[in-house]
Amino acid sequence: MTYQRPNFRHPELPVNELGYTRKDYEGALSTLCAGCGHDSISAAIVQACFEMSIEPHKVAKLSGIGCSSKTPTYFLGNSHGFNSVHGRMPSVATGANLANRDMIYVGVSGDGDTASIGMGQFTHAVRRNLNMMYVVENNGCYGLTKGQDSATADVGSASKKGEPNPFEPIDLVSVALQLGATFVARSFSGDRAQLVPLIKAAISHRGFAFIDVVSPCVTFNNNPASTKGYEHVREHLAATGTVDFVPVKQEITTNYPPGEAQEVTLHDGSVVHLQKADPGLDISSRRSALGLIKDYKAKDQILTGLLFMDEDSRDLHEIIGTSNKPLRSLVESDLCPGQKVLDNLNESLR
Ligand SMILES: Cc1ncc(C[n+]2csc(CCOP(=O)(O)OP(=O)(O)O)c2C)c(N)n1
Ligand code: SF4
Repeated sequence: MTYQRPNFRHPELPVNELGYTRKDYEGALSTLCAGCGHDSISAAIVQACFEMSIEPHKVAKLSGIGCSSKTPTYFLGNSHGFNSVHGRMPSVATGANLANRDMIYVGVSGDGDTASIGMGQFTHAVRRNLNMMYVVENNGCYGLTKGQDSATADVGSASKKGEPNPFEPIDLVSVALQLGATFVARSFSGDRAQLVPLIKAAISHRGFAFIDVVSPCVTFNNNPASTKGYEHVREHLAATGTVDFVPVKQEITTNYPPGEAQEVTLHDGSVVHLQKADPGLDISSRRSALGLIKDYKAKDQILTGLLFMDEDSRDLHEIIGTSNKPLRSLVESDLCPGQKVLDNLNESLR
């Protein structure tokens, strides 16, 4: 069945700097289960892009396979999209990004899509510092194929019809930190106030911006024995602090108490304000982030918020020195330097 959103718009809906309403950033009506955390993440992406006045045609949405990977259909309906193969989104994103560096790349994946079949692909996108926002909608199970445990399921966690999981989980945030990711955050689908500024900061970051979002699967993994259900997550959440994103166009002011706030400047001049709840966090230190994640896990708490950011991040294009012009727009005269340049080059190699 095809679901369509009604086209009616209230004439006084607020508009952003481009004259677009929030509705212009929505997509098709979701066919996910009512209450699925993934829909809340789509809503947060819509809100962030609307508030940032992003031009929808400048965004490319990429995903793999899973309920999570279906969600790009449900947001940014006026943007480009590529729903790829299970676990293969990073290589499609790499190709697209190399061909056209002028787009904003939004990747959406699941914990199954990323931490199992797509793990190899994920690791290489991280280490190359591909300029994209990569969101994992983490429900600890394979929702689309009826709730089997995924590699991020905690030891002892049990889904609706499953046995307690005997295996150690893969913590994607720790993996990303160890592989050199230059922006790493964790959030919860039910915490819009935290998730929206994190998405804005991730989009503004130059390089690989990873957000692991705990996103309960209400149909297969939301029972009391599951550590990825709403009840457990709400009871065990802890945050590094509050996060506030200030775009470069706004005056940057802060009212946080001195000594407890930290400002992180993004490459476009925007600023992330962090009001630190945990004084142990040094946002510029991987070691600090990895240690804190372990400490909170030992206390049975899920640490959320911005965990690490490299303000001097150099993305793949800068590392390999590609042309400033998108490669897709280069013409033959750009690509063929002429006989004289070739002769000089050959001479220099003799
Ligand atoms: C090559 C391949 N293997 C297996 C599948 C079956 N399959 C579809 S989605 C999926 C896992 C989805 O889990 P996740 O990525 O966590 O997304 P969720 O549905 O939980 O959001 C699997 C195993 C497939 N589509 N393609
Ligand atoms: S099966 Fe689970 S992950 Fe998939 S749409 Fe339903 S609640 Fe969401």
